Amino acid sequence: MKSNCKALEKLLTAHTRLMIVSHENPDGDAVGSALALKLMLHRLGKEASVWLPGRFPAYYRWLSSSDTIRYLSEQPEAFLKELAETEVLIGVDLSSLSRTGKMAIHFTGFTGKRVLIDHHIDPEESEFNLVFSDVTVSSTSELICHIFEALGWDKHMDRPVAEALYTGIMTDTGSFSFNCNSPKTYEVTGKLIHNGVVPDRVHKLVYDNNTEGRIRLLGYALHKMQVLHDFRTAFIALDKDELEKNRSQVGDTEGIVNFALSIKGIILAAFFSIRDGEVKISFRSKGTFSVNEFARRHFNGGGHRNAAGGSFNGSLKQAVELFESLLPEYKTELERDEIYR
Ligand SMILES: [Mn+2]
Repeated sequence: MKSNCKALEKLLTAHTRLMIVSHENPDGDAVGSALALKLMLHRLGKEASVWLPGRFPAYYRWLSSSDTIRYLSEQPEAFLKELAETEVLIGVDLSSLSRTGKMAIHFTGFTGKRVLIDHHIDPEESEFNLVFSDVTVSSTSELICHIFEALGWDKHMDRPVAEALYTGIMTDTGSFSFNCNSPKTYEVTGKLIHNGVVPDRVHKLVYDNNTEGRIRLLGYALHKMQVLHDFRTAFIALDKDELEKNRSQVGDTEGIVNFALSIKGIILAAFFSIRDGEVKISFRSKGTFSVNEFARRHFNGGGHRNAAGGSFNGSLKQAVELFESLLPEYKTELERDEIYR
């Protein structure tokens, strides 16, 4: 950490054109960590831009300076122009630049320095000049808290920076219910509260900010959910028509998978939907069953042991059929954790 921080400081002293990017379908940690880094660099007299592949959910719009984030999907030419002038590219909350979706292809010819700050399993270290990787932290936002402390930048922390980081930690831990077994998570969170975060307020702004449509879509999805008790599995699949009929907005399907996992005795949950013409799947698990391995092996994805994502080349129906056909192979593993019966 120490030598990495020194190297980062050196890079940031030597260069002025900085770009921060994160993964497609940005979540609270992607938006929070990218914004916090941008704002902190600004406090230190450095300008960095934040570019995302596409829009983040509306319930993060209250975050200070979130309106300065720019999108490849909306300004492709401006993105290319800026990338051509960028000296240091910083990827946050992604294990590989391929996680930026349609942005990824533009990085192949990028000749500047590349920095990674991430907490996912198996980062593509060879893609970067400098790698901050820690799979034991709750979130990239937490990792950024540790980096700020190591660099002594935490003394410049103000409420907007703290709120962005708190949002990342809160959302990546499901409001402190998973990936948060280390006291370090609470120590940095305590400091964020000292710096002006009001947890009640942030929680309400993120979670009690649903459109009526999102809650009705959730109702529809739960009604359609299939539960396979023999395999301790529950899943939901929504096709394009169903999403459109329910006027689904960016982020509306976020978290639906957790309701399937919350059923007593269920160990594995999956949510299938269509995004940008492709089948996307969210996986969640309880205990020792690794959805990271499952998604890597069968659905071109990965993530964490208990939360992962993937995609499928084919129709929604074929994706669901493949998923169901794989379950018998995993029956022993799905039976293993007695405590969650
Ligand atoms: Mn994350």
